[in-house]
Amino acid sequence: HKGFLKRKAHANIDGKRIPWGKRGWKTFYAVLKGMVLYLQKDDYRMDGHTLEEVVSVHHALAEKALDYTKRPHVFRLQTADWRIFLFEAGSKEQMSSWIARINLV
Ligand code: I3P
Repeated sequence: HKGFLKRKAHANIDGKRIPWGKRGWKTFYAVLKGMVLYLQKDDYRMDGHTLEEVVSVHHALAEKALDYTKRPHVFRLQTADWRIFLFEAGSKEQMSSWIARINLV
């Protein structure tokens, strides 16, 4: 499962609030493989390698972010270590499909 997602980090490990200046939305190319969500930044480093973040979705919970109304098609991902991310998908269908895939893991 793959595609572009915009991400906003909402809470760090143990539910701590992400500090000011690091709360913005960023675009990633997301790939879900097994129990891992790979988030590739859409910019490249000087050496040509892509920057990638890795989020374990083992025992994570994805659900539509009903209380977040600033953007459409946003789902919340809560990880087993209590990080919280918001992800904006390109359409309602893409959002539903990401939620279903993540919760299947
Ligand atoms: C954040 C950025 C986010 C905004 C967030 C800001 O600033 O503007 O877009 O979230 O508001 O703190 P920065 O990039 O300097 O971290 P929204 O898009 O949801 O408004 P927040 O602190 O209320 O989450």
